[in-house]
Amino acid sequence: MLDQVRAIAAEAHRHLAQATTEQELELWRTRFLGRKGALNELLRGLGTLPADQRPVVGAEANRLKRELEAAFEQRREALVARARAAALEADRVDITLPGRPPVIGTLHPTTQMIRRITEIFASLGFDIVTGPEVEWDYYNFEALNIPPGHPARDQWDTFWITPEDSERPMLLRTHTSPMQVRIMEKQKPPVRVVVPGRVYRYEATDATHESVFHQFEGLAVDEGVTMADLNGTIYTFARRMFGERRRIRFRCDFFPFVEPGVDVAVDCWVCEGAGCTLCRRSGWIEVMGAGMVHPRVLEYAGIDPRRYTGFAFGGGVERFSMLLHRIDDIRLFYGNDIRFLRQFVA
Ligand code: YSA
Repeated sequence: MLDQVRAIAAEAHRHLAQATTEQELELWRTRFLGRKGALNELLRGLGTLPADQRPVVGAEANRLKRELEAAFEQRREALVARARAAALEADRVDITLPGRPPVIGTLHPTTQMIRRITEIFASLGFDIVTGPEVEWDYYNFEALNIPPGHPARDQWDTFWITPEDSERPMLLRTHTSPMQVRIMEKQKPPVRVVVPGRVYRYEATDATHESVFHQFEGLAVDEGVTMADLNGTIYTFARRMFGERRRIRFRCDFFPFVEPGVDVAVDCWVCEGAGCTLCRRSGWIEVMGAGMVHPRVLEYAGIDPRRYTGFAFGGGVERFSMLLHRIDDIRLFYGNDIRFLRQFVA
């Protein structure tokens, strides 16, 4: 039986040297060291031996068992080391190669323009606040002196989203002006705020109209505020935004929430007022609506119009970008064309 032990030893070592994968190694372990493996089978047969031979063969078989277990462990470690070395080799990095520069994004041109606008007004002492895009009819129209049935509502049609169980009509705001009333309800004069934000209109899109776009709103209310303050504020803003030599023009315009209302234009920064394609040969570019806050709007917000007066203004953010960068189609802003967006690396 000692011969059998030696035969198992020789065969086990030969096969172990041939095992090159974890799976083959496991098969080997089952075959030679497993419960029904060659060695255990042999040990089970010890009982058939004469009593004097049993200890000798038993000792030899157990020695071989320890030897094979050690050999198995050694082989396993060698295979793991080999696999690790192969993985490292496959992952080798050539650190002498030039690096790949990461693709760095840039702020959307609309965000950039909102920042530019708000930074100018912040430097003039205005606070910057934002408000809800989902708005009550009350703030979007009624409190701005646009009651139900008022013809101005046609100009600002929108997406109505009144909840089924609500008596109060709800909509996506058509302009940032509702924030005028919301702010005055909360804050008593002096008030000086600028509100940038997204607005919505039920509108067919074309090169200059989107149904989702951005506006900014300005509001200043205090005792003794006059048109001269509006003029000075817009004048300073226009020069910082469109160039130090700019002149501004106020012409009468109508918005139900101001009295008087004006349309603000800046002399053309491309032709200096001589007339070109940007200003459509007029020498002037309209940039904002503005005016003195209507006394009724102050009343709606709980502010006494006999004591306080205010001015307000509002403009389109994308339209500012279009004018300054000479972009001829507003739809480019939301087209997600990377070739367009890349041109606005700040
Ligand atoms: C007027 C007087 C105030 O005291 C305060 C605010 C205002 C502005 C007013 N709330 C308003 O919304 N006027 S507006 O309908 O003429 O729009 C203002 C600006 O938004 C426009 O001058 C234009 O620049 C932009 N705009 C309007 N419709 C647009 C648009 N931009 C892109 N797509 C559209 N569909």
